[in-house]
Amino acid sequence: MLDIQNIRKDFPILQREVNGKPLIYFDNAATSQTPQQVIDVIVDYYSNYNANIHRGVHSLSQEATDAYEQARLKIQKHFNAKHSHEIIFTAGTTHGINLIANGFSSLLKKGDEIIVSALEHHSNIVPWQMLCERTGAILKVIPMNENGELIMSAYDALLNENTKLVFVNHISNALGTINPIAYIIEKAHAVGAAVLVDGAQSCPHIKPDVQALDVDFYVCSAHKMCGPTGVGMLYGKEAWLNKLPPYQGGGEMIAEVSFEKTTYAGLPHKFEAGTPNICGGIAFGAALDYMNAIGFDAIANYEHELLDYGTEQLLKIEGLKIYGTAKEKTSVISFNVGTIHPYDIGTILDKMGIAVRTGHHCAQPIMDFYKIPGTVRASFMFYNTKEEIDAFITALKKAIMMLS
Ligand code: 7TS
Repeated sequence: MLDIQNIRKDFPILQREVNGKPLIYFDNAATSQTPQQVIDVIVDYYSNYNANIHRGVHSLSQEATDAYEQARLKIQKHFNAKHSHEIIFTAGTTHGINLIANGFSSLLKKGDEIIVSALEHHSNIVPWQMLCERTGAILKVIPMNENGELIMSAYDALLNENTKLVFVNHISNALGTINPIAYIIEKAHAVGAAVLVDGAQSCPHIKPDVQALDVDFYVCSAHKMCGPTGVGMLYGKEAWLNKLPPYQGGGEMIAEVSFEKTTYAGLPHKFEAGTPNICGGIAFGAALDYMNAIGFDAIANYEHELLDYGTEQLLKIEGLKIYGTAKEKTSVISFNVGTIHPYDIGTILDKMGIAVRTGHHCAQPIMDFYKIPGTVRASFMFYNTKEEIDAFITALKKAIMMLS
């Protein structure tokens, strides 16, 4: 059992008001809130040991380097990577995906096939389209059903000896569907294809074991899991990361530079050109400590209760339709009410202190599938409560009355 009231005290932002009402923050799938424990780490870094890393002989630089590399070890442990150099710090999920898509430019040829899913965020569609343009590879799409689940028999039929890469998210940001990634990985490997899993939405709710999954690449953003924005991680199997060329050239990613020839540094530095988000990386480690202290099983169980309760309450509202009714789902509820525009509902909810996201959620193909312009999306984290859901339902009913 989680002590939610105590947990909520860790999040200063949850104490504030918006438009004269206590904030109810249900936009966690866009970004999560930051506990004081992580804020303290950020303040401590800039107050006490702000310095560039991996390059100074002086004490501050050593301290910052140690803390940054400690964070890498925490991330390695959390995701159960075999080696710490398989963890590459990135600016976030989008950066990690682009790093891999760029790397495969020299490894693909015309006629090779890439598979993505109908449930992807734009950041797991556009970089692959760009890769196809550069290489002549062909993009294929695993279709979805009305519940928002990927159709695995169609996936099986797409796989063949030309399939080189498969890209899927672990959890859909627009619908909350948890995809069967273990199956997807196993089937892709059977035809010799590599798999990248976009874990932007799964990492706040699930603790993935990259070795047990045997996944080739896994990416996520710290800001979705109680960490700061502008930092994330890419896990890649050592053999793949050695095979891929660097993404960006610059300081720290080289072994030796001359105008005739430059040789690259080993992993992970080969992919970490320039001064990284040092404080962000350290705070990412602190965010993992925070969430692990609460426990991912307890988090998942509680969020499931919130999902079930929220779904039940929403479905009592006449004319309300939920998009995304997969059997395996996380705490995201996307919905519309009759013909009311989602933006109008979101705007009125904001007036009542309630933050939800409205629109296509950077997943336009999903909206096209349902033939809608967008949805209202409420997404819950472990610091949300059933009382907040009750207040949200009351506010939503008022909004519907005003807009009908
Ligand atoms: N992939 C998925 C599945 C996502 O949900 C997001 C962000 C990204 C990739 C991109 O992550 P970033 O940290 O690089 O921006 N999703 C959302 C969302 O649902 N609302 O705002 C951002």
